[in-house]
Amino acid sequence: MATTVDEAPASRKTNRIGLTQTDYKGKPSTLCKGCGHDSISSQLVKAFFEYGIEPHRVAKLSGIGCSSKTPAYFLNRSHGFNAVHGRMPSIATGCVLANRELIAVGVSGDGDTASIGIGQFVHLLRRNLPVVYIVENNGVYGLTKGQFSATADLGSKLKTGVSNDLPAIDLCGLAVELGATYVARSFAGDPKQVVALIQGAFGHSGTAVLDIISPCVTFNNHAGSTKSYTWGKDNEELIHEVDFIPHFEDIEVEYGEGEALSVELHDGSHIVLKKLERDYDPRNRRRAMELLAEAHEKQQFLTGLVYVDPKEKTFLDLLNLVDEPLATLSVERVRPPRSALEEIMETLA
Ligand SMILES: Cc1ncc(C[n+]2csc(CCOP(=O)(O)OP(=O)(O)O)c2C)c(N)n1
Ligand code: SF4
Repeated sequence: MATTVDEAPASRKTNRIGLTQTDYKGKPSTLCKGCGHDSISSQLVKAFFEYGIEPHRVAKLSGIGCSSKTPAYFLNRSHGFNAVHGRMPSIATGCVLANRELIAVGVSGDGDTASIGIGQFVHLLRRNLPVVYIVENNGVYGLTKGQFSATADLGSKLKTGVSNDLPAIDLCGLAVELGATYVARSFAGDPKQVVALIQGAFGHSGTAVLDIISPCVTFNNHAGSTKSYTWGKDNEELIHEVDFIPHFEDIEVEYGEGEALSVELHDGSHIVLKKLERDYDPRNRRRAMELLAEAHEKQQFLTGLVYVDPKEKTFLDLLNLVDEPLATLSVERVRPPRSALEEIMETLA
């Protein structure tokens, strides 16, 4: 039976642009009840609402899979493009090149990204394309009945008892190595952290990759799986506590010396990382790689902001695009004048 993404009574509370949370919802979900992807859709609705983003400025992009269906379940007043399997990065590239004022939000699965789509994904990363790229990672191909994907952990078991004998691709490691400039790992069962990390991604200007472990309750939520709710709850270890302070709120937060690290993002918002067990600075790329390698060796499920570089140039900066969206430039401004063509012809004569 269809479930709605958020069944709480609609609140009339409005955000800074006068919209209610209901204005950010989508159609009722058709996913299995309890699927981690629905929880992430709810967190997206909350994150957009609290940030006060105008829905018509958003382009929702996806590939194929249960995860890739989810853009239908939030922001029903936004633009959307459901691409073929694993090809969302091409669509995202075209979208932000054509209209740099759109906020591109891609939602994909671990199969869509790490299996069939890996070739496209790596080029999106190395271009630092301005896109919020969410991977709803359940370790299986949910839509096609639960085969292992390329992020399934070595030794994890299917319900049938079949064991995965291939090593997992670490999407955060890949993202940091290849050039993404905001990289985070989270868990669908930790909504507060998911919202803060999504909002931080909105405030960032380059590629923001959020690898969110999102249990598939139908095919990968049993004992022996390392992508189940129980495994996630028992093993999640926070790198730090994550808070987000948007640019339009002038909140002074008092922290003791060395207690928290506040990173200013592109739009003037701050992501505040409150220290827990470890002393970790996500602005250090080499340290981020070490952290992920350590987590892999010790089989730890670390969540939080792994890496951020708010200053690196994006693909649009590198191409030196005009500030105005290409899609709205007039023909007169796009078409070279006859004299320019004649000059070119002369150089070829
Ligand atoms: C070219 C192509 N190959 C295979 C498929 C079949 N197929 C549909 S969804 C899917 C995997 C989806 O897995 P994932 O991206 O992890 O999403 P989930 O359903 O787990 O959320 C596959 C293999 C397809 N639709 N197109
Ligand atoms: S099959 Fe798995 S991933 Fe797909 S909707 Fe059901 S629980 Fe979610």
